[in-house]
Amino acid sequence: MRIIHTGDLHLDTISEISSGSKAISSGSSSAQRWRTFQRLISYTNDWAADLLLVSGDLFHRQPNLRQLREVNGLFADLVHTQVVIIAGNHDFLSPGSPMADYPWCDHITLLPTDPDSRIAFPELNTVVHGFSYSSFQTEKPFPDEVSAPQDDQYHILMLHGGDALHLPLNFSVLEHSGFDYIALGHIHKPRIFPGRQMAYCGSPEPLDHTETGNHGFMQLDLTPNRTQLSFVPFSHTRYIPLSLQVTPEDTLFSLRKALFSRISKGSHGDLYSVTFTGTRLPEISICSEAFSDLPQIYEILDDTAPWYDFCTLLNQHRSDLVGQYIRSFLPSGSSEEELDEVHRQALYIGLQALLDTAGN
Ligand SMILES: [Mn+2]
Repeated sequence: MRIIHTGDLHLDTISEISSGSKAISSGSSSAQRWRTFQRLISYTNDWAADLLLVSGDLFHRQPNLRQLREVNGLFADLVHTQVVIIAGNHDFLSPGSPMADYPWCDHITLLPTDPDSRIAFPELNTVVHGFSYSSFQTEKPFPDEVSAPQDDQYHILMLHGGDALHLPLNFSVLEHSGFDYIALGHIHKPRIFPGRQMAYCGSPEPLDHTETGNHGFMQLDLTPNRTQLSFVPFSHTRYIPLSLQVTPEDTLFSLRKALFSRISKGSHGDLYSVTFTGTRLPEISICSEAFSDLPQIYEILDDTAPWYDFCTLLNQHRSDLVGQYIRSFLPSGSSEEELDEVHRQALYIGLQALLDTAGN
């Protein structure tokens, strides 16, 4: 049996689907999330999955009828696949909400809020267990004693949560609860548990720049003898932290060249937070403006220290204020490495001010 496990799609307003706008600092745009959802439906068809599991937060907030119609319409493209959805804390089911009463296509099941909810698929010899949220928070932990029925069917459990305010989960108990697979949602970073029978699928697109690394979904092939579970990277956008080492030999343009060569190896949806480390010539200023024409960079962080040749400076400024200033921080024989951060910064800033005044 072939299963695609997704969740945390956080689909939101659809007004900007065709605008192609990209809000870098606020994460993947709503339009991008809808487009990725559509790609996921195509992938599910191409792979001929038997089941598509959506482990909560399909929507970012309570969906309106238009959003429900769009999602139902995209699911309707599935030719071979049964869909099971649970509502998460973001799209929880409240009585009378459009999602609770929506007339989904026949092959779509939204599991209700009753903790014992399940849907059986006799043709797949499978029962899917799970339940929807009925409020934004569920502090009551998931009960330790829940276990899979002992029969010859596959039993799959869908849960949304795992932190203190959203259905606290005891993962080690869950791993031994006898389910053939536990499809978790809520945490946006994908995670496969050691026994490979339980996973957080993660969100298919990062929701903001803190959600770095690969995003995608889980793909599962369940047979009586073995379970094959793999993570499929699928997002259009990836936030990547990148660190670049600077030396006193570098110029601003050598840094631009080095950075360009690193990012040109990635895909065009990759967005970088670049941290420069090491030492630079004092006159080089590493600021975002110097790289603002490189569209894949959303953040420049300067963690470099200016490099001064203190030996030469002390020789040149034996008897003036510059020499006196350096010696007050670095008595003979000591190096700036021995200074604490505040004194080191005071040395660099004061020294540069004195050199600028002296016309050096
Ligand atoms: Mn959630």
